[in-house]
Amino acid sequence: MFKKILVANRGEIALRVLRACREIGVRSVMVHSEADRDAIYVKLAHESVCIGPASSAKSYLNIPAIIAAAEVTGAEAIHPGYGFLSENADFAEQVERSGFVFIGPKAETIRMMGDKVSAKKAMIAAGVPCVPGSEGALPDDEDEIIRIGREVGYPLIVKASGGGGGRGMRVVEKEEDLLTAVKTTQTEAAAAFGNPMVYMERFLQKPRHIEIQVLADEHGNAIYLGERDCSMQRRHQKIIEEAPAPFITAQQRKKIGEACVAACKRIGYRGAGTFEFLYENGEFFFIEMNTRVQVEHPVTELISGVDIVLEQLRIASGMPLSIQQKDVHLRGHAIECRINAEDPYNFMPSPGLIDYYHSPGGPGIRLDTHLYQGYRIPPYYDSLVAKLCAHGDNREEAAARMRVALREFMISGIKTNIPLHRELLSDPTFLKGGVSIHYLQEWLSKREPQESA
Ligand code: MV4
Repeated sequence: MFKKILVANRGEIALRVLRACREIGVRSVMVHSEADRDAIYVKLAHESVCIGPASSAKSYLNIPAIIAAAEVTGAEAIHPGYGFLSENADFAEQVERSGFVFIGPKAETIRMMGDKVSAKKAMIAAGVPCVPGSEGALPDDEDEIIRIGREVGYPLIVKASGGGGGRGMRVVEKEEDLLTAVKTTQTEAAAAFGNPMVYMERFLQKPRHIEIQVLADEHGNAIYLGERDCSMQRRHQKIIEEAPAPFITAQQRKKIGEACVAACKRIGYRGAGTFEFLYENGEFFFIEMNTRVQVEHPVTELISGVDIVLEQLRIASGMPLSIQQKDVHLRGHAIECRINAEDPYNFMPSPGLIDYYHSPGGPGIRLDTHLYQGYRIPPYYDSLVAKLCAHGDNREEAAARMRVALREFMISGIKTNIPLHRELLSDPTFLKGGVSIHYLQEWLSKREPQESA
């Protein structure tokens, strides 16, 4: 195991990685921006290095500054967390070329999955079910594009190969709109991602977003830790996640999980990873793979008892996975509410000083946050400030515990979306389970208009 690692991230995930390090006696170096000097995780780390001003581009995305910090502190490996540089293949490559271990997959794997056309080709070859669509990128020939569109059928969706996570896509209802949609998406993709390639898929109208968590080591071992349902989202930002996904049977879980594990083995995957699927009418369709630890990993940890971040550290240091598939037993149900520093009605960010803070607790409650009373949330970064998770023997118990915790949780001085979560955890449709990716946006559009406080 490493003696010392550098954490190239901030907020709750920085704290999460530090906790894993402390637990196993790994020393930690925290890099931070000028705006994050007073953060609790900076104090909790063994060492810290300020790598630049508040602007992410000059700090958390500043590759030479991060590598220099690893050099001067003698860290052996770099944990990128999520966001920022976590899925940047060039960063992974430069980290390794500078003689450090990147805690994640090989750069070539990140690159393959970052290109959605090559990711999909790899999944088709590995036997993972994908959304029916074009075989790879669309050609230039217009007649050929029209022909492929007829084959796929309408409505269809045109997606940028360099996109992902909801960026660079366009739904096409009818053939006469196809060529314009393809051209516009290509132009936008070239500007946004430096890659004009687009592909086509059948548009699934009312799917759920279900993803499979995997872990794979360098010794050819790979396991799946079941699935998460992340359908409760607004503008491609997940709000509530849960595990397991409601109404998914053990047989379905085994079949899709084993397909993901087979794909990991085939592509030589290493580290923690997530296979994202759309799920509709009992079928799974692969859309993208995430090559990082995800925000919502705690719900999987709660039902599996596996420490995903610890496994990331083990894998990166060359150790085998600490468990085999036969040791994975999923227990109960877990729900995560993402607590954002934002107006709960209009979603405007609400940074500032926390003048009163009381955190929830009790049976089955887990809170991942870097917040404390007196902390000032800086205005420069993502508004996610806490992840409140509830675990129970079943979904009803997890939801009941979440309601209790949301009642206890008090953060004042700033606005948070805790009032939104309190409403959602009492919504009969959400409580039935299995809502589609469109549910939250429809619910919000019908929500009683409120004066924002
Ligand atoms: C789709 C789709 C319907 N059909 N692909 C959006 C994020 C990106 N990961 C893929 N996305 C979608 N791809 C096909 N063939 C609908 C979405 C989509 C979506 C997916 C997951 C979670 C939320 C979403 C919200 C709107 C659209």
